[in-house]
Amino acid sequence: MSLESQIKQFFLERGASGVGITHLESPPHYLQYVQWVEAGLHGSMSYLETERARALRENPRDILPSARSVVLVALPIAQPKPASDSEKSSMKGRIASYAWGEDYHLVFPRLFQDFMEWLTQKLGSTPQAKWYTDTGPVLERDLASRAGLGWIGKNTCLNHPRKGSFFLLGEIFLELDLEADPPFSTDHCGTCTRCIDACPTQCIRPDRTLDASRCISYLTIENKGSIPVELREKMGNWIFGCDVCQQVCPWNVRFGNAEPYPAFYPREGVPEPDLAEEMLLDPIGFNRKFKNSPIQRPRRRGYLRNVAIALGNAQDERAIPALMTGITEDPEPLVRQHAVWALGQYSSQRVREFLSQRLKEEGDAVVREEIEQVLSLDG
Ligand code: B12
Ligand code: SF4
Ligand code: SF4
Repeated sequence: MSLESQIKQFFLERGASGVGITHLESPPHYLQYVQWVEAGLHGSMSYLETERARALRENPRDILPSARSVVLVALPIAQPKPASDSEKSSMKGRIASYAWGEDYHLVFPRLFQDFMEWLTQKLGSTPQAKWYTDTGPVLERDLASRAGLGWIGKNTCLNHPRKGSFFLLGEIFLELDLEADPPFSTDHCGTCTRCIDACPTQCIRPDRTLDASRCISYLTIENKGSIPVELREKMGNWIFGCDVCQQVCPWNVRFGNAEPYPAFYPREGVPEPDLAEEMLLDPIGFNRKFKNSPIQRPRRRGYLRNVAIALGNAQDERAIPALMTGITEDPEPLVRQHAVWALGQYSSQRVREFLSQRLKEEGDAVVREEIEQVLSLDG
């Protein structure tokens, strides 16, 4: 068996859903990425626009000068229920399925370390190598498509006709001169526009890029500050990431039962958490619940900001006590601010009186402004 086949077998036997090899020429859609950044569609993710990010994305060779090939690995994640089912229980939040288990930034490096031990034994020496998942200056979808792992759909996700798009990517640059796989050359989107039609914020552009600054995934994870008022309602009950444009994709609907990689099995209570309980998570409770989880990324204050919005969108009276507690007791102004907006979605005399009282006691200017906004709209 060729070394290429043995390498693929190594990853497939351990639960990968796809493995492909590509060379180190510039990725085919590098220019689209540059245009995307120059149009400011990346929001506040400034790490995507630096000179270094551009240079290395254009020339993957410079990531590891001795590298001759890159191996792309796809690890499957859990397949969430169709959107309509989980929307029914309004006091439950929704979390993107990639975050139901262990953080993939911990999972991929472990797998690549095991791989390097295996490779060293096989070759009798350790080739130079460098691996990334997500955070490296690499156009991962583009390289993975060139390595034969799928096509880039209109929702911008890497999609495979037999495996769908619910997988994550990691890659290892290697000093070895491996034979590259043929690129994935067919487009299976056809005339379908389901993802574009279903996107709650209408942020999918016709050219296979997103206006990331409006994407719920960006708003709930990457955006550190307050969420634009006009987008809050559109977030529905998504409190971390968003899977809508993948859930509606026929290629995922068709392959709904794929097994996730073991580390990505859902933890108890994570897929559909009770919003009222989440709102009351203190820092210790948050860190305990989300140890080694991607949900640590927006930190407690970003997560509870999202939970507050979902409680406002729930339109369920049971949200009111949890929001009032958040507004009175939460130490983070960002959380109190969004809880005020959320409470403002429940218009009643009791809410007005509560907020008028809070206006007298609240010390933070931004929170006070949010209260004034709600009272003026309600008055
Ligand atoms: C920034 C980022 C985001 C941003 C912006 C996403 C975006 N679509 O631009 C935000 C925060 C919104 C985001 C959201 C999500 N992300 Co993200 N994200 C990234 C990151 C770090 C960089 C992506 C990037 O450079 N975007 C800029 C655009 C221009 O590049 P691109 O996304 O690679 O898209 C390519 C296509 O648009 C293509 N292209 C452009 N025009 C055309 C035209 C044609 C005809 C074709 C064929 C292609 C094409 O060229 C681009 C460049 O290669 C990558 C990891 C990485 N280092 O690559 C993960 C990554 C893309 N994300 C990933 C995931 C899982 C998600 C979410 C599903 C998470 C969630 N459930 O909430 C959502 C999906 C949203 C979506 N529809 O894309 C996975 C994708 C796995 C997959 N199967 O595709 C990646 C690869 C991380 C990983 N290591 O697994 N993400
Ligand atoms: S992740 Fe959600 S908000 Fe972002 S593009 Fe997909 S459907 Fe739209
Ligand atoms: S929903 Fe349709 S248009 Fe969107 S990625 Fe899937 S097949 Fe392509």
